[in-house]
Amino acid sequence: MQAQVHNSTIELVQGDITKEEVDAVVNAANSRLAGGGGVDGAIHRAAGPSIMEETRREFPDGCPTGSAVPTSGGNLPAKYIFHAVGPVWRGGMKGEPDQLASAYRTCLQLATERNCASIAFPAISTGVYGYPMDLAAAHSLAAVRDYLLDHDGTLRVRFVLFDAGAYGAYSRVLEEMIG
Ligand code: AR6
Repeated sequence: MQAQVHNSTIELVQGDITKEEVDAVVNAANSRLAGGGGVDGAIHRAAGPSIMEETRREFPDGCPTGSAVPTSGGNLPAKYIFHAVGPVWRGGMKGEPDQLASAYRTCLQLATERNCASIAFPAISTGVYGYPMDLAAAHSLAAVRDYLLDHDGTLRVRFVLFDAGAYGAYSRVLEEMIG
């Protein structure tokens, strides 16, 4: 499913983000950039050990929640990996929506600065970090839409959803947004 926003597009697909042929792949990392399971584990396995060496060298202090830092793409088809740190869900009243939106926005800014034509996002925070999928879909799609409405560039933004439940939640929100 896809939607046009200003000069850009938002695309939803179900699949494995490590296979994406885009300029930038976004990782759902932790603030120590220490690696882990989920999409973080899959991206580091596919990209190779040079990426962990790069994050340790370039970002020894890690990355705050709600932000993101760039590395090269290693063995991925992508040129860059943006390691984004989403919030841990604590009920929704501790700034989680703003932190999630800010993580997405920072990645889009990194993509714009690097003249990326395409970027692929996972559903940040919806695994180990416990963000409810329907709320994550609403908050992340709104953040991306708002960024694209504010910027003139042309960007292909892909949400790569791992399973049918995630794909369903994101498509319901996107349909409502464009309908
Ligand atoms: N492609 C696309 N999406 C994926 C893939 C994949 N290959 N694998 C998992 N997902 P999570 P978080 C989905 O837990 O909640 C790590 O240990 C998954 O189904 O990876 O932000 C980090 O090191 C879910 O919908 O990230 C952090 O410590 C989504 O990706 C912590 O987990 C995010 O799930 C971050 O937690």
